[in-house]
Amino acid sequence: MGNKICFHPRVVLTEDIALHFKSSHLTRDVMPIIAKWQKEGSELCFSLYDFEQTFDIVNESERQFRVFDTDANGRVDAHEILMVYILLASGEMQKKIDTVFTTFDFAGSRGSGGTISFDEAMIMIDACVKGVQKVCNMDFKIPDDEIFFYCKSMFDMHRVDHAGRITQKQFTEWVGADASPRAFVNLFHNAQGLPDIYAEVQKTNLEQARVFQILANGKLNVTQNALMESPGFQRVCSNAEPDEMQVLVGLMTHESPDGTISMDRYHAVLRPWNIFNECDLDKSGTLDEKEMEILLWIQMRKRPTTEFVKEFVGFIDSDGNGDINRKEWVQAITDSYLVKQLGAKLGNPAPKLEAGRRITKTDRLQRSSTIDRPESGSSKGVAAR
Ligand SMILES: [Ca+2]
Ligand SMILES: [Ca+2]
Ligand SMILES: [Ca+2]
Repeated sequence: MGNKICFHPRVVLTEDIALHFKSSHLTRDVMPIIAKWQKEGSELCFSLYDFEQTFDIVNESERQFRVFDTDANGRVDAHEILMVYILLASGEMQKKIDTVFTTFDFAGSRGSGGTISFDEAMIMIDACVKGVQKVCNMDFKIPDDEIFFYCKSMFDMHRVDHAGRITQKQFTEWVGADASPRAFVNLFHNAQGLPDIYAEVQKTNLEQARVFQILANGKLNVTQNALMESPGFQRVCSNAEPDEMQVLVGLMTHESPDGTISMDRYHAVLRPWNIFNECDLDKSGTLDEKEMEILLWIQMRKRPTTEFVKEFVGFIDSDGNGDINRKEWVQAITDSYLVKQLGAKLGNPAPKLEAGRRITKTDRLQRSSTIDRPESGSSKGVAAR
């Protein structure tokens, strides 16, 4: 049970509502909202109006409401929203677990000696799972039938009959001691937003700039050998394998008149490399379609469609194995011809590829660019490969 949770290292938050929750603080923001909601009678459902009022949503509230209203009946489950709010907010882990338990106002669960039945525990876990699955960009799903097994594991751990009741202390012990709920809570407690990924990329860019400056020692360029032999450069290249280092440095020196590397060229090659490494959430060295979606989201500054992600992966997956490795990515992105094609895919008029045309050396690397520019457009009208 729960292998998918235990082995999933990171979750990236992309929805506005998720980022709003993540920027909130448990004791400062979340607990007062829950206290007010309980005081007003713990309404089980929110309408759009309640949702806006309760969570102080001012922008695009309808769109954010629809994230939860998956059956589109105009009502959302209050517990689902409160659970994901608790899990994503910043604050102490222990306090979060306590707050999850006390937010549910079951007849027997109130007060310090409160307990919950098996069915109530199911409702509690279900709300946590459903809430995060609606809001977070996850590449795994926890099926409904697994929730029963989670619940069973809690009762079994404490040797409590399924007709019996679990105390708040026992609930807390289960979350801390059982690998699955512990991994689940940590996954969302440590979730990152897209802005966190930008910040990490920026941090790495700065470290790499310092390495360049030291190696250049007052000059404008560095040599290939100086880079290859520099332990500092190795360190800021996110464990590049020797063949990957060759590709990186090869791309940096390509068509350089004197074989040296300018600062611009150095960063032009390393920036996509850095973005790739941050988006490789499981550190497998390759990007699957879900990870590529995050990468394209960062590059395009808007959510790519599923079809576009598939199309894009097919486009740069030169060995055709379905995943993009680091060399495939850096090569594709520093290749001017491909950059033009990508521009076309992202909404500009698509130049037709001449039949049988191979990418020539002069096509490559003339522009040290990323595909960072288009703000508009869609994946429609993609030229045939
Ligand atoms: Ca609904
Ligand atoms: Ca990966
Ligand atoms: Ca591949």
